[in-house]
Amino acid sequence: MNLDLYVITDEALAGGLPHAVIAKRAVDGGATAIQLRDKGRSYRDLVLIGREIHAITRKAGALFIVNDRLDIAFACGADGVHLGQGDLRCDTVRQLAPPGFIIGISVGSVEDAVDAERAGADYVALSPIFSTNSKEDAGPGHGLLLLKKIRAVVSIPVIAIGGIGPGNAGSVIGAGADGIAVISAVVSQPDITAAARRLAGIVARQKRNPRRKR
Ligand code: TZP
Ligand code: MG
Repeated sequence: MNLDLYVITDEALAGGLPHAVIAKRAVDGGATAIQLRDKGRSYRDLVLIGREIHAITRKAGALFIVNDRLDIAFACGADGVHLGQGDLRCDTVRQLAPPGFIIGISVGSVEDAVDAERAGADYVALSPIFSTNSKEDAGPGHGLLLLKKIRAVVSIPVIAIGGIGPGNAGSVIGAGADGIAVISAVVSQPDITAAARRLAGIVARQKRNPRRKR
């Protein structure tokens, strides 16, 4: 499960570009995972969009995760679902999902992260690590210290989301994250592929740094 560069699609933040176009451009630049996130579109539309993204990610060898909605994840053959603290419980998803189905959970504390691992999550996402304008209710950033604490207590992959871009991505990986999840630093850029390539390069370089926590 390669979560190095996890790009979350957002049509509004991409100036109206369709989810599937965002996904294609991002994987072309080296995104290793794509999350379909859209709180507004109909169920029917999201399944069609999800099937397009499924084909794109398969071809690129990237993972495809659906935000919030297990029904949509199943209907479009996604690799997994990403759950917030108010979404379906991880154990409920495990009961319904086929073996190997990926469950990611957003966490905002060490306790959340420990609970998520105990409940059978495949990865946790510290959310938000830095402040962001891309999610209205994201709240203040938790910072690198909480990332280090979470890294120290769970053994599943830990990623971070919120306010990450080329200027701080290296510090997030350096603090022990297995990957970075981003919206605006990729999808709002004039050249999505180039922005993804740059971030993928930063992650790869920082992972080779021998002083990195882990
Ligand atoms: N969840 C926590 S912060 C966030 C989400 C979906 C938005 C991240 O967007 P950006 O532009 O990478 O800060
Ligand atoms: Mg959610």
